[in-house]
Parts: sequence; structure tokens; C-alpha cells
Amino acid sequence: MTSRQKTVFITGASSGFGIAIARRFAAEGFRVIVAARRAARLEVLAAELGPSSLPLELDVRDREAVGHAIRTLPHEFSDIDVLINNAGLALGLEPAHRAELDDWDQMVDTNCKGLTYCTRAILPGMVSRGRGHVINLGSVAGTYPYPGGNTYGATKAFVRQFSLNLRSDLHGTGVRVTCIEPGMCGGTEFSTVRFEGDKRKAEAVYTGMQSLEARDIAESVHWVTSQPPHVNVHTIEIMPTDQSFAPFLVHRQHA
Ligand code: NDP
Ligand code: 8X3
Repeated sequence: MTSRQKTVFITGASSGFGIAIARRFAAEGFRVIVAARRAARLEVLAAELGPSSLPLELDVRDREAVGHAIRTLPHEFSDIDVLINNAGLALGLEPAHRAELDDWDQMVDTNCKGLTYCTRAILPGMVSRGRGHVINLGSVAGTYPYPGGNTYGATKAFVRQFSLNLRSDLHGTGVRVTCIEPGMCGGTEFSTVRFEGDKRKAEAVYTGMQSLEARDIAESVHWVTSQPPHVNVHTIEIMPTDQSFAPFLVHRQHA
């Protein structure tokens, strides 16, 4: 008897982690729904992944669109086993007193509100089937502060706590929840987006060190889903070996 083909729904699948995660799950025989705003990129990815994939143009900030997209999925893709809330971004690295409020709005709307819209739309099906796994992309920035991390780090702290609170709400349902919290990961568009397309500034972030790669994150995401159903990995915090911690800063008065 062949086992049922499982379905994974990945947000932010037009770039970086999302593409690597889609490839990883497709290689494991999953049906893969790849969602993001840049539809042309999703078409290219879906062509690569084959007929078990579905490109879905979606802005996760649009609450109505998220609900509609989930309600109208083709039948063969509608029973979602794994939701990967990966869509997200950092904008700017200015201190709070100089940061752009529009940037803060966009980070909150995408990283926090968009993530809750996707989760709320997909969870009832998981609960009714008595199985499922929600995987949220947090960040080390949600635990450790750094200069200019202000709202970005706060959105990821939200992701971390929302994930833990989901565990409480889903107690006894069979639905699992994991928060994956990476440190520096190069080779994605993360820093290019943060620095408004300035590729040189973005590349400088990862110069002279070996950062994580998107496939490292895809491996972690897949690993947590491959644990037996009675195992729930709450959190994976993962950094490059070349990244660790700095001491507290002390501002001293000079005579
Ligand atoms: P990328 O910029 O390469 O990818 C981000 C993805 O999010 C893109 O596919 C983008 O697609 C999508 N996205 C952004 N806004 C929206 C939106 N409103 N609706 C739908 N999709 C959206 O970054 P990464 O792959 O590096 O990052 C993925 C996640 O991992 C993010 O949540 C990020 O915060 C987190 N992270 C990244 C780290 C890193 O160092 N790279 C470390 C820790 C966490 P499109 O523009 O087509 O909509
Ligand atoms: C991305 C990692 O350290 O650039 O979330 O904030 S960091």
C-alpha cells in the first residue's frame, strides 16, 4: 500500500529559504504549494518542481486574499499537512529615532499579521483532520537585540511567542508547531531587501565569514516534520559557527 501524498504550503517561496524549502519537500514527494507576490518566479519554480506543485500569487498582508486563496485551493491541494510561514522581511538598519514608520508598518503587517492570517486560514482543516504541522520562521533577532534591529527583532519575538501560544491552543489536537530561528544566512535576498536593493551593502554583511545557506534552513525545516507524530520540536535556534555573541555595551562618562 502506498502512503498518502502529503501537502506543504510555503509562503515566501519566490526566493531564498522558500525556494530551498520547496525543493526539499518536493524531493521527498510532497505536493508543494508555493506562495508569494512575484508570480513569474513562482511559475518558474513550479515548472522545475513538476505537476505536484501549485504556484499561488499571494500577498500575505491581504487578509481577504489569504482566506479566499485557502478556501479555493484545487481539491488535490486542499488538505494541507504542513504550513511553513516563511514570508517576511527586514527593512532598514537605522536606530529607532531615525527609522521609517512605513518600514515598521510593512514589517509588522508581513511578519506578524500576514503570518497570523495564513495560520488562521489553514489551522481549522488541520484540527479537523487531527494532524498537521505549523512551522514559523523566526530569527535570532527575536531573542537577541542588536543596534537597528528594533521593529524587525520585535516582529520575530512575536513569531516566537505566537508559536509557543499556538502549542497551548492546539493541545490535544495532534497539530504540531515549531519555530525555526536562524542567524545570518547569505545567498538569499534578505539583506538586499533590507538595504533597498543595494547589493554591495548586502554582500558586505556576509564577507569574510561563512554564513548559513538556505539549504541548511530547509534541512532543519524538513527534519522537524520527519520526526514521529508524538515528537514536537518547539524551537530550533541555528547560527553559523562564525557568528556568536557580543558583550553588553557600557556607556561611560569621560571626565
Ligand atoms: P528573501 O528576501 O530571500 O525571501 C523573502 C520571501 O518573502 C520572498 O519570497 C518574498 O516574496 C516573500 N514576501 C515578502 N513579503 C511578502 C508578502 N507581503 N506576501 C507574500 N510574500 C512575501 O529572504 P530569506 O529567504 O532570507 O528570508 C525568509 C524568512 O526567513 C523571513 O521571514 C526572514 O525574516 C527569515 N530569516 C532570514 C534570515 C537570513 O539571514 N536570511 C535569518 C533569520 C530569519 P515576494 O517578494 O515575491 O512576495
Ligand atoms: C535575520 C538574522 O541577524 O540579520 O533574521 O537579524 S539577523
